[in-house]
Parts: sequence; structure tokens; C-alpha cells
Amino acid sequence: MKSNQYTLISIEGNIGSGKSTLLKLIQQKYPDLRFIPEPVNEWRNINGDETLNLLGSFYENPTRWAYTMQVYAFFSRLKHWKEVLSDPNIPKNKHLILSERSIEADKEIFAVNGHKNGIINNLEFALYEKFYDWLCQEVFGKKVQKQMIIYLQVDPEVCHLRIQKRAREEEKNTISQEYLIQIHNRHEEWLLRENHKNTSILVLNGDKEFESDIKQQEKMFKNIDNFLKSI
Ligand code: D5M
Ligand code: MG
Repeated sequence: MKSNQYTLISIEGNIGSGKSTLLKLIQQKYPDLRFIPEPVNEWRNINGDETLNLLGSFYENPTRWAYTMQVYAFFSRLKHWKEVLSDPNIPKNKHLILSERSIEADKEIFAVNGHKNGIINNLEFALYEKFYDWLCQEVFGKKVQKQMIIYLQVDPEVCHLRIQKRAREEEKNTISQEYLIQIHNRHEEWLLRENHKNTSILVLNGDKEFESDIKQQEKMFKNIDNFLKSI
């Protein structure tokens, strides 16, 4: 691998599927990877001001805020990636980067779904696609050698229960079963039915609680270890 090239592994899955939990477990087992968490807390208080809550605004009035949410999610993720990809001091063994979701997922899941269900209109979607393509090329360019995806596939009803359990204020009374089914279906279309030329995808079922179940974790890691060995 060239010294300025990276393998990107993202954990994808529905809201409340357990991605952050899985990321933490992988981090414990593979501390040498670089990690990029989802910048969700940055969306909850812009400039550290809790009254400027973009995630909350989006769930309260999706039609008003969906486009703004996509612009800011894109910006904040891209900023993290740029920092990592332009760090001149990355040791050789840190060329594997694991992230919770990806810029591609913002587009393929949330922007496409929002466009389909009408909360993002044609003009907004066309504008989004314009800056998305150009800026991704600017930042990622030739730096990506390989892309891999771990898809944590979870029944939308289970996700609903986990969202209630974690009780994030912005989400607990606003995310409907119907929205979770839409987001689930977009994952299935994008990851299982569409063509992925240079991307390997591992599908992991996460319906059974795994946060505190060592047996279940061991089962999952059998697959994850093999998947990571294939790099
Ligand atoms: O929680 C992440 C939260 O952020 C969840 O409410 C979905 C939301 N999110 C993440 N990315 C986007 C985009 N691009 N648009 C709209 N909403 C988004 P988690 O459980 O980690 O999925
Ligand atoms: Mg998460």
C-alpha cells in the first residue's frame, strides 16, 4: 500500500442498531486502528450553545430542516476526515480507519430517503449532489485504496426499543416506527441490492442484545476477525 493511501472501514446500520457499541468493542480488540466516531454531539449544540440544536430542529420539523441537516452532517464529517487524511504523521500501521457511518451513508441513506419521502425537494437534492461530488473528490481523491463496510443489520422494531432505552432527548418521542422502516429499507437497498465494485461488505445480525453478552460478542467477532484478515 502506498504510504498516503488508506483503507476505510465503516460501520453502517439503522438508528439505534448498536453501531456505537460495536465500534467500542472493535476499538478494544483492535486498538491500533484509527477511529472516527459519528459527530452527533456536534449537531446537538452548535458553537456549544444548547439552544442551537440542529438534530432536535430536524426531528421537530423535518421538512424545514432536512436539507440544512444534510449540509451540516456532510460538513462535520468531511472536516474530521480531512484532519485525519492530511495528518502528515500517521504511522504506517495506522492506515486502517474505522468510522461510525460514512459520508456515503449520509447521502445514500438520509439524503436519498429524504428526497424520496419529500422532506428534501428536487432543488435541494440537486444542490446537495453538486457539492457532495466535488468536495468528496477534493478530500478523498486518490487517498482511498479500499473501502469496507460492516453492516449491522437489525430489525427496525428492535432499533425502536433501543432508541427508547437510550432516551436521547431529541429522538425519543419523534422517531416513528415508519421512519425506522424507511431507513432500514434504504440500508437493504444500498448494501444488499445495489452494485458495489470496490467495496467488501460484511453483514452482521445484531438483533440479539450484544452489549453485555460475551457469547454473542464472540460469535460476531468470528466474522469480524475474518473480515479484517481479508484486507
Ligand atoms: O444516532 C445518530 C443520530 O443522528 C440519529 O438520530 C440519526 C441521526 N443522523 C445521522 N446522520 C444523519 C443524517 N445524515 N441525516 C439525518 N440524520 C442523521 P445513531 O444511533 O448512531 O444512528
Ligand atoms: Mg451511534
